[in-house]
Amino acid sequence: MKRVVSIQDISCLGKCSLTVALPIISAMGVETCVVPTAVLSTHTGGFKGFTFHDLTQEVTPISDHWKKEGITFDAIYTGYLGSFEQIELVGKFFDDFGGENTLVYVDPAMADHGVLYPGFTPEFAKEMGKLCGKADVIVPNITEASFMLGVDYVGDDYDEAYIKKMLKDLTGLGCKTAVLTGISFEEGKIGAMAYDSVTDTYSSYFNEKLPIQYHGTGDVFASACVGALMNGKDLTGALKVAVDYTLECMKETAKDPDARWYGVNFEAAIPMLVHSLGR
Ligand code: PXL
Repeated sequence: MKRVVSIQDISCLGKCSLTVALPIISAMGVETCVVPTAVLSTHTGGFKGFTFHDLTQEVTPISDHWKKEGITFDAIYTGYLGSFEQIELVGKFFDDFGGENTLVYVDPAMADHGVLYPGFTPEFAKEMGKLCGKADVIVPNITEASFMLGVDYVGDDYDEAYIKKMLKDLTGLGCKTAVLTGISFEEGKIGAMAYDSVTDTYSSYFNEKLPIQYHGTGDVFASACVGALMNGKDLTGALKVAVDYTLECMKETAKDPDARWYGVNFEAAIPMLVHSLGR
């Protein structure tokens, strides 16, 4: 059985970060350990007055204990991180637990639709870019990629050549493979495109684009993609699993009259996800 550790916050309500990564990766048959970097009452994407309790001080004691126990991981998956110090500690965690047999997978979750999430600065995005440089695979959206590369956000005004260059530039940060999420080259289609700098090859996968957007789809995509990689899928296969599952979650959300605005109905789509692995 593969073992992943996910390092990000736990938003107690709101369907993102650890409350998405844990159930999704576990449902894919992969042990999922966690390092919660902060506890929030909700995510920051639309709620007012959320609580925030920083857990930075816990990261080193947790990893020291695991080192003593001789624990190893097949993947380290990081998401939303709340401070420069956390980025630094996560970099140390990569040094301690990374290696040839460990996939270092970074989702620089910090921005969307051209803007940084509350509390983040362009300097923080640059620092996140350095953490991405230590990864095997990164999965930013175009907004996050633009901030990390220090280029203007172009909105929907891009073509394939632009995305290919952006992907190559992202691997220039130091990671082996860059994936860009939320890419659309034709009306009614959306998906992900990747560049593997080791083999100098691009891959992509697209499916239906719904005329609606939901919070939390980036975390759903990132979790399903790393889970698929742990199930032995190659990168293109993992993109397919993750894009199809994200779409299914959105469809489930759209048809649910009780669906909340703050996240997708990823639970209802879990049987489809497991099925898509051929399990
Ligand atoms: O979905 C990414 C995410 C994770 N954690 C927190 C967030 C967000 C996005 O808004 O606010 C706390």
